[in-house]
Amino acid sequence: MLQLSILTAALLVGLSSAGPYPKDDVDKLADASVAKWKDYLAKNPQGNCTIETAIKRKEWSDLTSTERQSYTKAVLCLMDKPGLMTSTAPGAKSRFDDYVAVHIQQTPRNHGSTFFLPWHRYYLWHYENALRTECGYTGYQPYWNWDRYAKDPVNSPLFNGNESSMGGNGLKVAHSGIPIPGAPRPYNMIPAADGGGCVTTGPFKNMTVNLGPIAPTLTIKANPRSDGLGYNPRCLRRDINKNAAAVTTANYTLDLITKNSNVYWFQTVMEGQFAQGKWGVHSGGHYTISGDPAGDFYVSPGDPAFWLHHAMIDRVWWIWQMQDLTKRLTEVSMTKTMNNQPPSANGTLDDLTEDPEAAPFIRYTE
Ligand SMILES: *[C@@H]1O[C@H](CO)[C@@H](O)[C@H](O)[C@H]1NC(C)=O
Ligand SMILES: *[C@@H]1O[C@H](CO)[C@@H](O)[C@H](O)[C@H]1NC(C)=O
Ligand SMILES: *[C@@H]1O[C@H](CO)[C@@H](O)[C@H](O)[C@H]1NC(C)=O
Ligand SMILES: *[C@@H]1O[C@H](CO)[C@@H](O)[C@H](O)[C@H]1NC(C)=O
Ligand SMILES: *[C@@H]1O[C@H](CO)[C@@H](O)[C@H](O)[C@H]1NC(C)=O
Ligand SMILES: [Cu+2]
Repeated sequence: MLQLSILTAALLVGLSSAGPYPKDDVDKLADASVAKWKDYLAKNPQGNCTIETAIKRKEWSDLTSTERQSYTKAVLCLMDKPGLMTSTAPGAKSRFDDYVAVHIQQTPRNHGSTFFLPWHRYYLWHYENALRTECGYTGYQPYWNWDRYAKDPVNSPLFNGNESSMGGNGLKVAHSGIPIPGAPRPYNMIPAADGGGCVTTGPFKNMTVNLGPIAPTLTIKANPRSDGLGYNPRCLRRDINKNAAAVTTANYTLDLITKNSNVYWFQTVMEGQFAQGKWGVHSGGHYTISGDPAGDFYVSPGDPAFWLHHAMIDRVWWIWQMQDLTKRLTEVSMTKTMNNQPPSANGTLDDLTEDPEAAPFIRYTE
């Protein structure tokens, strides 16, 4: 009898931990916002684009193990297809690398500027579309709800290194933390975690990182070209870091969404206010992966987990937009250069569509 009840208890515990994660406060806000979206669409019909026809991106753990593996297989397929921009970026060996090269080229325009949110939305869509049209993937880009794994990312379904994860942590090597320039102590350094070396488990254990570095947070051999676009093959390195993940729990994300009523502050808080020692969920997620290239501001899309992080960034923006779609769907701010350096004009909506230099356009030739 005792044995039986111990077994039953074990089974129930097993069931609840294997089941879906409970909804966090951000998920609940997202659900509650759908009514506002419906209301907006009723007043502003978008042709055949309706809630029913909208595609639905899912959270990593809400995919089945098989679905997660079809996603990583499609990413590996993109890494196997020859790149299209080797004339401008000789290090971009694959279609996957094309996306990394474009990010390297456009980093100073698309961060801390008008373009940060819309450009990354377009960029993500473009990548998702490549997975679907070039690699036969039938799902959509999954997102990484940071809160689910923030307390123990290295043992999470995202990074535990099994065949249905996004690959494991790097081997343990001595390395230092991530300096956060301008931040007051103790926020001026994200402490190093237990990895830092090559990833040896999961679907991406054999992948080669080809581009960069430009702004490395580990010691990496230099790229043959100063623009980082030369060929510089090396292993994927990670330092799955719960110190960084600590600022990505749902309370941070909920505050970000609910306490910033214009896009300037929403984006500023999201990207981080380093001088105030606030890393922001954007840096928090990037440095949860850490390593090379994830820790490199320019080359970060070269770690396949980047795309799940930015799908969450995009989701958070969408949840924020849904709170007041009439205003927020088309609201932009800031100037056309990173932190306004060099100084430039305020960006406008037209810059997103009409200026080929500034538009969120994936260029294959310069
Ligand atoms: C919407 O209609 C256009 C034009 O008929 C068509 O090309 C497109 O595939 C449709 N989109 C959806 C989501 O049904
Ligand atoms: C990998 O680990 C996750 C989390 O424990 C689990 O849901 C999944 O089924 C595992 N996948 C495989 C292929 O073992
Ligand atoms: C990694 O490479 C080794 C040696 O080439 C090969 O045996 C193995 O199957 C590869 N693993 C994956 C996941 O591609
Ligand atoms: C979120 O919760 C953690 C843990 O309780 C706390 O340390 C942190 O200050 C909270 N952050 C915000 C923005 O409320
Ligand atoms: C640019 O935007 C800022 C902040 O919204 C505003 O104060 C400033 O007047 C704008 N500059 C021009 C030239 O419109
Ligand atoms: Cu970016």
